[in-house]
Amino acid sequence: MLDLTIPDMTCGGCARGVTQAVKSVDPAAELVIDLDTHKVQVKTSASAAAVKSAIVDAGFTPA
Ligand SMILES: [Cu+2]
Repeated sequence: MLDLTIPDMTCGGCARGVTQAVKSVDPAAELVIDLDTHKVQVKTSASAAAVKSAIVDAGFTPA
C-alpha cells in the first residue's frame, strides 16, 4: 500500500488522470482518492518509484 499526497489533484478530472497514470503502470492497481485532502492510497504490486514517475509524467506533483 502506497500513501501519496498530490496537492495539485483538485477535481474529478485530475483524479481520473491520476488513476489512468497509475493503471498504466499496474492495470490491477486499486486507488482510494480523497479530493478534499488530496490523498491517494494505491494498492499495487508496482514500485513506489514507478507509480510516482507515472503520476509526474501525467502532470501532477506527488509529495
Ligand atoms: Cu482537476
